[in-house]
Amino acid sequence: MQRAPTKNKKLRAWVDENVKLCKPDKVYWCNGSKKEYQELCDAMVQSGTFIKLDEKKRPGCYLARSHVSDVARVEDRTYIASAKQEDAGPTNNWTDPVELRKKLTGFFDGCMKGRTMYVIPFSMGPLGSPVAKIGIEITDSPYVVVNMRIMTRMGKKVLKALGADGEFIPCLHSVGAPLKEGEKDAAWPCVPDPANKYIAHFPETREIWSFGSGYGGNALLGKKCLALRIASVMAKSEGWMAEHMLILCLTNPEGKKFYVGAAFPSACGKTNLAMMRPSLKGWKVTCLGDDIAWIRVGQDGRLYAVNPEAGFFGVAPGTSKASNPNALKAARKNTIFTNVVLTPDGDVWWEDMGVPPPAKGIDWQGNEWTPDCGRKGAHANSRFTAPAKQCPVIDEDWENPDGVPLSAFLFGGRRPSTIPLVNEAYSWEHGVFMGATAGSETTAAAIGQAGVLRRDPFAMLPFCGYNMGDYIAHWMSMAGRTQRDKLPRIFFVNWFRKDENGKFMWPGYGDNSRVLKWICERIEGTAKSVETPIGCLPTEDAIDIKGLKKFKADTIKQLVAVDKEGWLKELQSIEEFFSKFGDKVPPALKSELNSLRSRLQK
Ligand code: SAT
Ligand code: MN
Repeated sequence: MQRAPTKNKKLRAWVDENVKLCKPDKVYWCNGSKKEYQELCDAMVQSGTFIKLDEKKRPGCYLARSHVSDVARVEDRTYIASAKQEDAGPTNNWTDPVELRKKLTGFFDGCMKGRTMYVIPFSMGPLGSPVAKIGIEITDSPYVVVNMRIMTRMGKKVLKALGADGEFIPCLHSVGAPLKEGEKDAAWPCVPDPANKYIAHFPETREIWSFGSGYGGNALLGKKCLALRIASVMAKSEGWMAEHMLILCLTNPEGKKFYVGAAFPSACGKTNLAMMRPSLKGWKVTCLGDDIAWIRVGQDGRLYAVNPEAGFFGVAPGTSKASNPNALKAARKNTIFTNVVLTPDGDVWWEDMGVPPPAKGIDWQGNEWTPDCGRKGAHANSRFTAPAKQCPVIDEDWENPDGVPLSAFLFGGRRPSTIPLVNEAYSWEHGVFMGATAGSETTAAAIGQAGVLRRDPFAMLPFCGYNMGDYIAHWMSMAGRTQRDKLPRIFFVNWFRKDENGKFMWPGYGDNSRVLKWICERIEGTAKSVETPIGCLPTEDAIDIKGLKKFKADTIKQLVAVDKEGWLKELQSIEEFFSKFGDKVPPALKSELNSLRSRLQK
């Protein structure tokens, strides 16, 4: 056994305890070096987990294919095991922590037989930043190790920062597939039976236990489990915010910068917006993060955001030269692709990549595939794992340990009707109401039915580690932590309106810069706007549509109109949603609902 390269007693004891429990053949402490990464990738090529892509077309890139049962986050197997059920709230799966611990201890007993246990020290947030949190993930998946090396700051340097008595968040993970003597390993070991997968969070003791899945947020425990679910609990008690938000910097033609945090549910285009190439001349977007923001009140009273991650775990299908050229460039080298098509020349392909499909290829399940075979080649939730620093428009301050001061928050979702293109809140409380009532059609990022409207407050429904009612109250309370004029302005956007033929009305992508421009003008006090019952909307001529081809000025009228009937229905559905939370609904939220109703009925 390798000697533990740390003097941290708590860490050594925790690892020892889990070696005894999981019974791996070997224990390996990850140092985070390039050499280590390469050796693990080579070993996975040998074992059949990875396919090396063509070195000229995709230097340093690999393709993995998951088990058919293991393709997305499993929300119904994700638990917040707080001591009291009330603290998990009505939107989380709760189970008794003592019971769950007992059950999982049984599952983990001997689960790493025949495998290597990897110990991954990682930092969420730039190392040494006052906001960074250290986690240690124990896993038996080398796929997880190499992905964590891209997604986090990982290895020796983290142990150094941890020191002899630093605190860490323990993250225990196993694919749950012990090997018998001589048994050949699967290319993607996991627990096929969904009922035996567990993504468990213990908020009081700040622990994560994940069993049975090797995919994305189920297994890369720094991401949704630590940086959102556990971090949201810490943030509430420490007075900051852990949000499911991209962070971007918009620079106007005069060179003025506006930092924006934007929350959208999974697979609603956060990565595309974060790296957008504005179609408006003179405007520039740079990216600080595409998924998670940790936000604190800075010394000057403004809200500062840091991206705790170091990479992108982006949805592949739909990523094209037209939708997101910068993501394509970020994923040109040193990238891990999961569940996309393999082309005969050793490259990758996916639906709506904007390039012709190969005449034949191998689909995400490893079967021969042709464009006319009637099946999709890439899984709808197939992904690329790419280092953030490879993004051509990564912002110069993306690793600034203090973060960047936010001028605006954006909320949004996929809403085919009613919700206008952009709408500014009248106050912080009204903005929190907008965030709290956000909804979206579901997507393939989680197992379940896609395309139904689900309320997803702040896009945090699957990621809030405590009672959603308390979380909304926490948002409300941020106004008391600083002066009102220091708070970011709040906007609701909707790129996904459809017309009566089911066609998208707004072009989206780079043309969303036209909406961002209006938002900047609002912040600067120069925008043309009109006060309506639902919020402050652009006037019909306020959005710059110059140069937009095949776009009728009439369409913009519809996009910024108030659909009174639709909103009255919306109110009903919001009220139903609020009733889930009983007395946890903050009074300020109820009064926003009442004000909105009376404005609509006037
Ligand atoms: O699998 S992840 O949870 O990391 C992706 C997502 O749902 O956003
Ligand atoms: Mn996400």
